[in-house]
Amino acid sequence: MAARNPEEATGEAAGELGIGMVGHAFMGAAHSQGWRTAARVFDLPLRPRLAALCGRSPDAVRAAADKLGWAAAETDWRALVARDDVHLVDVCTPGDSHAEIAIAALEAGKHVLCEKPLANTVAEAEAMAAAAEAARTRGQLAMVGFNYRRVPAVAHARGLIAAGRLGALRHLRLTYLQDWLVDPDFPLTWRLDRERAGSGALGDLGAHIVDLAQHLAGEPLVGVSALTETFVRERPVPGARAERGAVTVDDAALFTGRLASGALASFEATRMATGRKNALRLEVNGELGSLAFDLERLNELSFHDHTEPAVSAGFRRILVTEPGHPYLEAWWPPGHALGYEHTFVHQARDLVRAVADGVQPEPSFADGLRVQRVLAAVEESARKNAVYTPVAADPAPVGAGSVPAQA
Ligand code: SOE
Repeated sequence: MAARNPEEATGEAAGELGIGMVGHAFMGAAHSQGWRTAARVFDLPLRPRLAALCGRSPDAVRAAADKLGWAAAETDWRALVARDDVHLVDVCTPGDSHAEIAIAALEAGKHVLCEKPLANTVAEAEAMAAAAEAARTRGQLAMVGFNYRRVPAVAHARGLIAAGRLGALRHLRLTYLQDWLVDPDFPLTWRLDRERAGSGALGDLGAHIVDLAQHLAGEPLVGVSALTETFVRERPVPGARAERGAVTVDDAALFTGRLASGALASFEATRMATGRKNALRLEVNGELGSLAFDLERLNELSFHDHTEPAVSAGFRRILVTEPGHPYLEAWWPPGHALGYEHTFVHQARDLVRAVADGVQPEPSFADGLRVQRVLAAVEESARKNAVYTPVAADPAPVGAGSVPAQA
């Protein structure tokens, strides 16, 4: 496509940034909230306008557009991408259509926000990163939606690490636990289909913690060793409850990794951890101190400063709601907490500013590709580790003699 004046190409000159979004399920609703709210809270150089929403069913997309605040509805994403009032395309579909839509939008002269994981395969992610690089030279920008980077406590953690408060990093420990797949009769949705989702807990949850590890440490993972498992291998086919179909993705992924600096990291992603709803937890240990964060208490960051006298040192709880904390300058007075949805407002804020300033937003498609390569390495390692070192058989059954017999 011929190079064009970026403003002419994207039509941003009128002070508005027209958004076109594809997909209107959970992520579509969350992103809509972000686009609707960003300019009402933050001072933005361009005002996002919710121009058009796209979904396959005419009735469902019209109803979603009305509910979520979109001006128009489309049933063909190509028509949405072609609209003159759409300057940025937000891709909130399952992973199997990310590459096609995002590349077409970039080639049509639009900016792009794409939900995580960037794609279903490394090859798709490479094509997307290449398309984003080419588009950048024409003035279009692309970003991937790893929204948890924009939890204020996580952004603050990144700032502390980058400022050297932890010194050289030794360990990163990240888990992302949910429990919505525990019921063996939970239906076989697209998230359990490898063709559509790419992988299971690994791509859905593991992608977030891989991105956070690389983002917080400021360096890539260079090697992994993994185990994955699918505990429930068949589930009811939606709309045909008597019929069960094969689950073709992992239910859980456990892996260790080594960062470029030599720091070690461990990861656990599962949708089978009873009682854990959205438990993304992380701890980073450096030679000068440690940080810990739990998404279920997302306004808090724990910090241990190891340079303090041992008698008074220890983890302290920072309530990340001060105006000096990331993103807090425009929200409520200290102590008036934020939640999950605010990460999408922050994502919209940062992307609009990047577009207005013509600077590459983060995470870039190249960052998304970096995560995709780790996910692929995890799957390859898990395949190799499927034949893992067996533990020598013990002649006495485990626990024999130590458990009192039941009365
Ligand atoms: C479902 O497991 C899900 O919605 C993920 O897909 C999101 O990325 C995560 O933020 C919350 O859980």
